[in-house]
Amino acid sequence: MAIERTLAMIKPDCVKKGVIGETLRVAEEAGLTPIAIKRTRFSRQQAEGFYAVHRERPFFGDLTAFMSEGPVVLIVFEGEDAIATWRRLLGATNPIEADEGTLRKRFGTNIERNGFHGSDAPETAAFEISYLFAGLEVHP
Ligand code: IDP
Ligand code: MG
Repeated sequence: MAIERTLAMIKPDCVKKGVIGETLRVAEEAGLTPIAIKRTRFSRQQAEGFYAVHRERPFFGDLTAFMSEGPVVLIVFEGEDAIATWRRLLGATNPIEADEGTLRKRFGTNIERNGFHGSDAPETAAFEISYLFAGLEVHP
């Protein structure tokens, strides 16, 4: 077990649903500490940069339109195995397939509008955090 950081995001569908407080509660209860939080809105270009690894996927255009349609909440969580812990709390990419009680199962809309993002590895977490936060905004 190692102390890690992960980039979590509440996507536009779930910001609209009003689940910011519940999301933080669930994460804190699981031992994750939010060490940076901000509410912002992506331009289309910023959403494309965030999801650049998916550029060739057929859903890239729809996904980046969705991600820039309204505000998002960005959170850096720190804790033991933060990357896997946060993804476990999210559940599967498709809310229909996600385990009972997970955030995507409870609040996600569909496979694209699935409510939440979580980094999938230490390298992607480092890229995503540096893409979205300035060093002075992150306080361990
Ligand atoms: P993840 O968010 O669970 O890591 P990824 O495969 O990295 O899933 O996909 C990134 C995002 O792209 C998903 O969270 C979801 O919003 C969207 N997405 C993934 N697969 C599909 C699909 O088959 N159709 C539409 N959107 C998808
Ligand atoms: Mg992913």
